[in-house]
Amino acid sequence: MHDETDHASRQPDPAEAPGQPARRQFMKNSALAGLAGAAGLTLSACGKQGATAGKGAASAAAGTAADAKELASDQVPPGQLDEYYGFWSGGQSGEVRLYGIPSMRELIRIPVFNPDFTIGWGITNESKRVLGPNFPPGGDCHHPHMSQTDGHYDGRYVFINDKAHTRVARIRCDVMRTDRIIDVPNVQAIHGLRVQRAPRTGYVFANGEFLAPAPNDGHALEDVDKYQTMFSAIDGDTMEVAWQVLVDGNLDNTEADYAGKYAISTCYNSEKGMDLSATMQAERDWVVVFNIPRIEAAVKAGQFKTVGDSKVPVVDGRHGSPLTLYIPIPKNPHGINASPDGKYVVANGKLSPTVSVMEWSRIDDCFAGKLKDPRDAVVAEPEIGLGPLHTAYDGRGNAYTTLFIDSQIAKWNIADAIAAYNGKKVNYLRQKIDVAYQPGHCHTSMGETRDADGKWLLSLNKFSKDRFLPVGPLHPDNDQLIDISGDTMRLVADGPVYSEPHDVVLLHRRLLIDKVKHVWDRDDPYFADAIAMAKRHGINVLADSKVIREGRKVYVYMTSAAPIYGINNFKVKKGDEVTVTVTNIDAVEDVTHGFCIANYGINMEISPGATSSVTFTADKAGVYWYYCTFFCHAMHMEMQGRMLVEA
Ligand code: RUQ
Ligand code: CUA
Ligand code: CA
Repeated sequence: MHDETDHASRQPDPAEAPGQPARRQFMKNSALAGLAGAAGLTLSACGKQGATAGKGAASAAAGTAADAKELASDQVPPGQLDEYYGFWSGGQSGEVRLYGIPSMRELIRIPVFNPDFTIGWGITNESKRVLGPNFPPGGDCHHPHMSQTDGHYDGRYVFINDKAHTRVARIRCDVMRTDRIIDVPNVQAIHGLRVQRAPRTGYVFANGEFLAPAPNDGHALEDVDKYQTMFSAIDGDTMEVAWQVLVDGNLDNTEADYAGKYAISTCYNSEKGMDLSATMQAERDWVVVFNIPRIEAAVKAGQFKTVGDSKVPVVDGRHGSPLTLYIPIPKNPHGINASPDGKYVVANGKLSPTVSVMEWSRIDDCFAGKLKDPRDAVVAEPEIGLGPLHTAYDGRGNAYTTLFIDSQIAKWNIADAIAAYNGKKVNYLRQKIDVAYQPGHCHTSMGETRDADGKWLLSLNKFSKDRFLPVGPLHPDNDQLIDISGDTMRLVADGPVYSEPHDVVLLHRRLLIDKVKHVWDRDDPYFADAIAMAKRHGINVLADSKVIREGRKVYVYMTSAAPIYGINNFKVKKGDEVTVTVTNIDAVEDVTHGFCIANYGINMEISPGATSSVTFTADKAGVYWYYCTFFCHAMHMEMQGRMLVEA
């Protein structure tokens, strides 16, 4: 129904269809026309060496169209669009970064948990509504995941965790802006995060990693036995925590099945150790499977408690509960990844050279009591190499596992691994490729959906060492792009990145390109509060520029149209609370204005069609120029005005 060949249900891709902007079409046509001539030379010069070297001159000339196709697969010439969007976790920066793949070009950054002066994230009233008034200084993002419907990316939202402050955020993909951030109660440090794949997202699953007393209010500080953590299901539509499950041990990464029945999390600290060596005692920790229908039924039946001030229903999913299944897995397992055929899920052994392949249908049988030993859910445990952390899939039955210690990615075949587990003499390993260095996550194009297309693999390496110009003691990470479309993996590009993008998702542009807005809708909820406030003041923000005083509160409304603000100067008194609301009436693609007040710590971005507002206290008397910070017009430097603050 939803696969790539179903053209009827699939969005046309403007970058490959007619009707795109005239200049782009013109350039495309001229490039095609030029293939027979001089352009052919350029193509063979920068095409794949291996592919062209063996061909004679005649076939090279005749094969230019094919070469051009090949070229487009790993190089994106100037002016051409990438085939894939990549959502990169921004790690400790607290942001999300949007990339184009295969070019590895960073397209834009999306501030999430971090203050960002460029767009005024943390400064504007619109962003403070999302961040809360006393937002912490940043975040620690690991796992971005896009909402899905029936196992396909649906282009609505990207969700991401903040381990540093136990939060989960949602990014709207139509405007690439964060629209909700929530605190997750009763746990500490959200690490693993995934979305429910079916029927839709639905739930966003979030692992609380660290063990602590609950409520964590100063009681039982040394009473380690009472420390606990929980698994949380957040409603992706309302961004409220729907329920939580108390578990044994801690929780690391999490995953969901393709049927909407299960979520599954790794635990590396089944020992409940409080120091490193204690967490490495057991030869096997476990994964814990959450039975979603049973949990929902338990909540409905009132079989839950609440903790402290939180109203979230908490069900007991510790050993012996019918709501969960604990499957022993060697050793300190880390990543957990479901195969896109909907059949298997793989836990990555980290301290064990193995990965453990479990079959969802056998997990069914365990819950139904047909299989007595939870280990019976394991259908293969291939030895892959040292330090397996995460696994990705190509949709052709192969898996790709990062080996942190070996600095390699191993390609292996799932069916062969199962055969080997059943005693057959087969080699499930297909290839190992060196990466530079120490990979954490790897991710394939569309590989966490039913549409896994087996074209690209990203290795997100924690160390870059000698791969780039030296930049001081702190090195960039190295994200490497690997072509997996053929039988052998082929390293295509190195990409330095600022620490530390744990994880990415890659999705084909056809799933998103038509959903992305080029200018804001005037009735967008993102700035609805500012519009409502203006209405109360009798202001039409598209036309009126006006100053309104209510006691010590001053409201300044102005339009912005390149290169002029609707108000040239306004006067306030020292100590006034000032709210400036700027509306960009240039609803023209890419004509963004800024509004910065010099020496007042204020900057905000007003992209086309948007309204942005900021509230501050005029605590310094004097003349303060406000000016536009986005180069919008030949007279951009002159786009300015004065705030006069009376002593
Ligand atoms: S984790 S590098 Cu934070 Cu996703 Cu494995
Ligand atoms: Cu408006 Cu620069
Ligand atoms: Ca352990």
